Amino acid sequence: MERTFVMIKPDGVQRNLIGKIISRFEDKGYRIVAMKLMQVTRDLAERHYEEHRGKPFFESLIDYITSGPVVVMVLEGKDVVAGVRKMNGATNPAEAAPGTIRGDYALDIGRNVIHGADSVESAQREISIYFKEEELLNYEKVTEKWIY
Ligand code: FUP
Repeated sequence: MERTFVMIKPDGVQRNLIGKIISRFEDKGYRIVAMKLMQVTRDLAERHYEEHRGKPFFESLIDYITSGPVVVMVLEGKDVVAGVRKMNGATNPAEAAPGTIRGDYALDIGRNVIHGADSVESAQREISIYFKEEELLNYEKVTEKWIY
């Protein structure tokens, strides 16, 4: 089953959106296989966003991601990478459709509440940056037989 990496960014935690956001993913039918609240270090943030190193927004992006606790999780389900990206909405909240997380909860690209990996390969890389193998749980939920 496909997996993706998701982060509720510091503004999402500060604005009490953790429960609402997790409920959306649970309601959709994705299975949470790992989850934790953590403080991201600058080193970790720079590894996560290394593709953006040198871009004008890189330093402010690292400042933002390290500014307070985040919730990181691994979600599993059919086509979960693309599905979560759709639920998150466009990177720039000004372009994110209503009904998406960014469309409903964010105004500024520099405070866009949520991250989701953009491909299966990125998901694998990001999961390995944030989680140890033994933190990823294998289990089944009885409700899943009604989802698939
Ligand atoms: P996404 O895949 O949606 O996380 O978007 P990107 O990888 O393109 O960008 C990562 C983060 O950098 C975004 F969540 C917000 C931030 N960013 C800016 O602050 N300014 C920009 O012009 C582009 C991205």
